[in-house]
Amino acid sequence: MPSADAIAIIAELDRLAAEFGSELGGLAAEQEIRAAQARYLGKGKSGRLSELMKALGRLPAADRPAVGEAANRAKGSIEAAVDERLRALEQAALAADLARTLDVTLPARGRRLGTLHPLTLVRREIEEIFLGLGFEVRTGPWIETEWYNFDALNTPSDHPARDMQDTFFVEGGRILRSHTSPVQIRTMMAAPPPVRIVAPGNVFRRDDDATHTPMFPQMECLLVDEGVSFADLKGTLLHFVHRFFGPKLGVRLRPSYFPFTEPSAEVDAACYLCEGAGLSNGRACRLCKGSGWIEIGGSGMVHPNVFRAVGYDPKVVSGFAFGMGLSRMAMLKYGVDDLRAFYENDVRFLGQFR
Ligand code: 2NL
Repeated sequence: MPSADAIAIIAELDRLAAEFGSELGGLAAEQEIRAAQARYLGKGKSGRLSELMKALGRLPAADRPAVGEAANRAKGSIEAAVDERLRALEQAALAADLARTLDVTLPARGRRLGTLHPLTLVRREIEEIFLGLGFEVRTGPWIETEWYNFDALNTPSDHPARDMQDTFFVEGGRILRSHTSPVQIRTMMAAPPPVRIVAPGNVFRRDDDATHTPMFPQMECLLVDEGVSFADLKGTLLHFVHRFFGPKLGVRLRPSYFPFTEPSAEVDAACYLCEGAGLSNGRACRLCKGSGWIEIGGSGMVHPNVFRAVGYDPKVVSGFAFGMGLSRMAMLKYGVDDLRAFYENDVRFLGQFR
């Protein structure tokens, strides 16, 4: 028979295991469970079971196997309870995961891609055409001096464009450029000929009605070299029209006047809708109004005074230049009938071009 001491210790060990079991029932986090396990089974002072086992040494040798067996039983039952509790928690977490009603197989919400603005598309398309001919793309500042915008371009101070009514004057006597020609002036002053550039960019004029906005994008083209002729101008325009509007269309040059070119000409392209016939389905073509031609810009041979202003010798070099409004090009290309659509930022309109 074990001694009374041994019986008391064995009872205490069984009680300890039972107490652990009920304490465990209230714990749901693995960290708490491991901490409770350490409070009962931890080595040395920290564990209640180890504390109890210190009494083992004071028992008669005959009692030790029975008490040791009870200690192992208590230890095993605590460890088994921990394992079981952790497994149950893991199962519960998995079940909760599986019970979620989120359907991860649903197709993702599409990412809506933006589109380039039609004026950007047209600018890039025209740039590509001229890059293909060996021209470079050049840009410059919107705020300019009167000299770069007018004087260097043979435009005298009594010219109407220089009136406050026609051009924006800003602080410090500067102006908002009324065309991109200052870019060409700066380019010529920076390097000797030959020059082959296109200058796209926004320009500003004091106009604001159904067919004019105070800001509009423009593109000018300039070629300067020895022996450049009017035929080079027409050939270049013809190539541009063929690439931009259509391969069979003609170009017509009508005498005109610009201060910075001499001679000067308005540029018409054959109407791409009626292919120059002026008629479609027996009625006047709605695009060219029956004339067979549409105006696309202005052009001419660079005036000798422009060359003098930039330090080029007009007896040695000649050149051609032309300019066009990019909004007009976009309206013609995409069949847009109201200029203001380009500036109202309505995505239902803007999203149609790519
Ligand atoms: C138009 C007409 C034109 C030019 C622009 C130019 C530039 C230099 C020298 C000579 Cl640096 N000319 N540019 C020439 C003729 C016409 O534009 O209707 N633009 C929308």
